[in-house]
Amino acid sequence: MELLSAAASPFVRMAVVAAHETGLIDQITLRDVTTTALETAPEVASANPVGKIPTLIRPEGAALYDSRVICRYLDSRADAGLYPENRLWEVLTLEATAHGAAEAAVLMVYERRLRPEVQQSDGWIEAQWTKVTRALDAIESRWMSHLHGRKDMAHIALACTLGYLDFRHAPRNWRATRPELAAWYAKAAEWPSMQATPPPT
Ligand SMILES: N[C@@H](CCC(=O)N[C@@H](CS)C(=O)NCC(=O)O)C(=O)O
Repeated sequence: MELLSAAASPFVRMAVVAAHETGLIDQITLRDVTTTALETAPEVASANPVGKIPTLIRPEGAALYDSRVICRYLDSRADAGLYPENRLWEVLTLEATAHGAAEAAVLMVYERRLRPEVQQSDGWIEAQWTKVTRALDAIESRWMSHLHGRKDMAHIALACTLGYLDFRHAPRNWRATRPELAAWYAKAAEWPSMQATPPPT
C-alpha cells in the first residue's frame, strides 16, 4: 500500500502512527507529495477528489481517505482494537475533538501562508484558535480519565494534534493552563510510534 503523505501534516501523522500501532507500517510505503489547498498535486487529485492527504492507495481496492477512514481500515485489517466496542462513542467523539482542533490549527497556517497579506484576517485566525482552546479546555476538564485508560484511536489523534500545536503554534503555549493534558502528552510523545514520526525540522 502507498500513503500519499507529507511529514508536516497532523492527519498524515495520525495515519502513520496508527500504522505503527497496528503493526502494519512495513506494508505501507510513504510517498511524499507537495500539495496545498490552492494547488493540488496531480497524484492526490487522481486518487482523492477532495485533494487532501493522507490518501491510501491500495493495490487490491479503491483509494481510501480521509485519515479517519484510513485509521479505521488499518485497525480493522490488523484487528488491533483501537476502536473498542464498549467505549466506541467516546473514542469517536474524542477523536473528532482532536480532529476539529487540528483542522482549525491547519487553517490558521493556511491563512498566513496561502493568502496574500492584505486578505489575511487576524479575526478569522483568532476565531480558529478559539476552537483549538475550547477543544483543549474540554479535554482537560472532561476527558482525562479516558486518556489514562488503554490506548485507542482517540489517544493517537490527540497526540498528533498536540504535536502539531508544538510544531506550528508553539508561541501560543497550549500547556500553560492545561497541566494534566501537558503531563499526559509528555508521556504520549515518548511512544515509539510518535518518536518514529516527528514533524520536519
Ligand atoms: N479531514 C481530513 C483532513 C486532511 C487535510 O486537511 N490534509 C491537509 C494537509 S494537513 C491537506 O491535504 N490540505 C490540502 C487541501 O486542503 O486541499 C483528514 O482527516 O484526512
